[in-house]
Amino acid sequence: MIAVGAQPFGYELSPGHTALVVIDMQRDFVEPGGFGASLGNDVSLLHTAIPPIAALLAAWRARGWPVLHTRECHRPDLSDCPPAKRERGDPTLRIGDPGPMGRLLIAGEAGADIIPALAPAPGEWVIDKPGKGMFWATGLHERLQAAGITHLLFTGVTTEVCVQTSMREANDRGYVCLIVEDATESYFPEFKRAALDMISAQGAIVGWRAPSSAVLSALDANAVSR
Ligand code: TIU
Repeated sequence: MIAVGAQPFGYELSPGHTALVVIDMQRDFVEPGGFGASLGNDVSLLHTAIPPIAALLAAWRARGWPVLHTRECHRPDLSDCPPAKRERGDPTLRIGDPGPMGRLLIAGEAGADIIPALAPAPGEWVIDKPGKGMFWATGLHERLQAAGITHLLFTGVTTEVCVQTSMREANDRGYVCLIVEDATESYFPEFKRAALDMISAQGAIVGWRAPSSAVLSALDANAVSR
């Protein structure tokens, strides 16, 4: 095990059995004209998470460890998009409506793609999910179990929506989870702070938190192993 300095106490990372999870780093959330912007958000707030995610991806790839990307998106016929989700609120564009990057949150459209800076490498998992959480209607738990993955490091956007939902789902399924503080972002800085606090409170009730520097220095201090 590799010891990572974390809160509320040290995290033990299992080499080769810890997947790096990159949640929804899609153009639809990060670039102007997408779903995140349609909800009235300043998408530039998410950009600070990109370099730390890229550094973690490089570290995982160098070790041949598992990497998992998710995309929040729906089928073109919207058969997996509950009307209650599509009709919520008063966005400028709704899921499935045409926008400058194609139809919002629809698989295969440009906006649903992961941003080029964090593009999945060959062999990495890409999970399309119709919900905020990565386990709902994806079959992911069975795949992780079959691959022997026991630990998950969470990155991506947004902290209190898809990242937190996925981490809570993972915690309930028995995965040992850590969220990387600077590799996740929210449109609402106060929500990010609160989400990190509620995850790690009460003796890591949902999981651990640590900056990417703590993860990377822990890896550097250990010989490359698979
Ligand atoms: N709106 C918002 O903050 N997030 C989402 O709708 N999805 C994800 O977090 N990926």
